[in-house]
Amino acid sequence: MPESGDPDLAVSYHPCMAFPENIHLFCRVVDNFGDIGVCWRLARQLVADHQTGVTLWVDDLASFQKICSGIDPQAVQQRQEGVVVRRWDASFGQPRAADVADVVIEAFGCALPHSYIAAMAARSPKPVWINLEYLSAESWIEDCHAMQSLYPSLPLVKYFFFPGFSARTGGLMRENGLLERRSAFQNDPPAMSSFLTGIGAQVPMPACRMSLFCYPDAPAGSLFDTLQADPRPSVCFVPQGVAQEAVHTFLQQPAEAGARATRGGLTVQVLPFLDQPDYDRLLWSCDVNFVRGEDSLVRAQWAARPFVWHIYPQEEAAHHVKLDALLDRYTAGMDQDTAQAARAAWQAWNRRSDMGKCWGQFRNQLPRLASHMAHWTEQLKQYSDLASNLIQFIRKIG
Ligand code: TRH
Repeated sequence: MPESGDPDLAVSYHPCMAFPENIHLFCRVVDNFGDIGVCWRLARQLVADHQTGVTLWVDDLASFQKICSGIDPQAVQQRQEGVVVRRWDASFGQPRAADVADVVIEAFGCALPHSYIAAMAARSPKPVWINLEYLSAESWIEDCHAMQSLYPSLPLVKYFFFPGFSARTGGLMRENGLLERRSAFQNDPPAMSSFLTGIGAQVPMPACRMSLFCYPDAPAGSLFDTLQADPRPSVCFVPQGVAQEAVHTFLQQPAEAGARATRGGLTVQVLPFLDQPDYDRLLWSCDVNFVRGEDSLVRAQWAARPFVWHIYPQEEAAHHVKLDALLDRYTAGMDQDTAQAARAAWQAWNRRSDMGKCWGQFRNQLPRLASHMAHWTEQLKQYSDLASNLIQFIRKIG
């Protein structure tokens, strides 16, 4: 960590200024893109919607660059969209109390450097310390959200902030004006076509448009076989690196951006891995989105198009409980056939089952699923968004 004279790092506390003036957000990339995906989105939103200074500490800038092409993976410090991005590596050093921000967010229990924790304890006033937790639709989240824990050996308190699907949780990330921008885009076919052309997506007409983002064990091959045999045409856009084996088998060529083949009713096309805002637009452009993990799941909901979720696998199949919890919330209020179609498709996708057994029913229900998505999105929109809830919470305890 550089000297505390570093102007981007040193933080002074001005009680008369809006609180929090400055946030340090720490992100360790465990695997995949969800850790940095969530942190990058949150950092940008705190700057853009809440005018807060944010420094994002990231231990893996190469992964970050995949979802934000402007990132220089070698830079020790850089600025992106108003966020100061710092490389978090072994040379972190010995920060002083003055280097610590008003608020310190530890994403997903990523374990802050001991030297930084010591500096937090030495700071007066103490920073607000938040652990941002993983998203779940389970009801126990409501009881644990905003709970605190005392640090064993230092005078510090850590608060647990849980994203979720109800007013008694930290909510979902939704930046200002997102739904308006999404609606405008979806109601502007020329804008959508020019976006798709710009990312190299060729759309055969008419075709059911799908995007595919899943873990390697998803039954993508079974999905492709099913869609190939379906006389109703489909096109499946797959970002490079996703479902590689199934894509390679279908294309009979390496699954590289631009590769494309049509067999029977299905066209599969590999796209480049997109920057986050373009990935959003891809979701907005498709009739069905296959998403995974946490962040793309949330974005699929704001896209308001039918979707199938591939949940991040956990030990002892604990993820099935989480999957069911979201299915219960999402299908509440659907008619029985539509709910059954959604459940069967999600379960088959997550249990590596034959997609042929559920696809016909799912596809027949697409119009109803699409109209349910409009209600579901409206319902979720009633709750305050995660960044606003976080700022409110910080002000309450700060
Ligand atoms: O990459 P993921 O599988 O991340 C997962 C989950 O977050 C999981 O909960 C966590 O425990 C694990 O990582 C470590 O899926 P997720 O959460 O959807 O994150 C992907 C990010 O990548 C998201 O921000 C969207 C972004 N993305 C792009 O920017 N461009 C793309 O082309 C694609 C496909 C994704």
